Amino acid sequence: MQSRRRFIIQSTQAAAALTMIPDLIQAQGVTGIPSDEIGYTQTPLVYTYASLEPSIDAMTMEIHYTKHAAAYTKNMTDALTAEKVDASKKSIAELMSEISKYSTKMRNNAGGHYNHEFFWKSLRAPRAFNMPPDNLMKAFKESFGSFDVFQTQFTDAAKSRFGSGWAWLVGENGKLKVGSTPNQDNPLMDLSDLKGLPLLGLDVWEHAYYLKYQNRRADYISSFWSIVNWDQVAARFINC
Ligand code: MN3
Repeated sequence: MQSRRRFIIQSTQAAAALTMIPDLIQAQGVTGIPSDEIGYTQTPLVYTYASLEPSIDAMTMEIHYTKHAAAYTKNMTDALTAEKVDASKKSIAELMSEISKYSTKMRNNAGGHYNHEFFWKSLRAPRAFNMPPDNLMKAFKESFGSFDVFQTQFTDAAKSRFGSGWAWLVGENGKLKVGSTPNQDNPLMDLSDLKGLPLLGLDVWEHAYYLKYQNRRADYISSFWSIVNWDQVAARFINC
């Protein structure tokens, strides 16, 4: 019964994938897991602006990537110069781990740069039955009791973050937990209350959803589940 249901799900995914072949080739390569490396420059998206529709509309993606995220990258670059950081000798994760030593401009913009690069790499074209692979599903059961409980907690974290910020799934020693950060802070920052290896993040700034969803943040959050790249999240989980 289990294997039959799995076969039906996989067949449905395969059928859906067939209709999206051009996007998939451009977007996902063959493995389904795009490079997860984050440096100090904005990397090209591995999918088109329209690839995430209907969850995220093309215009939001274009403005978000070319204006908002690009501005964080530029302002971070200015701050790196002004504060004499040799980016060739320091990974962005290291910079985050000592961010309290730098200016607010660095905190906001290096955080913004990292968070957006991480976000783009966490997404893929929508899937009807978008569930985590077995190793990650097992971790959800161990840490939260069930995948549903995790989704509820993550949704609550994203809905209840007042103003602008991010909801996160993080890993620490094989355990998973959920939380949120204000503004452009993230769980790698030494001054963050929520700490751990980021596995999944959701941008809940209004610029991330306002054109399509206006004030309906909850609808944006629920539509997010169909575009999570769980293979990418599972690959990150192996490192925690
Ligand atoms: Mn944003």
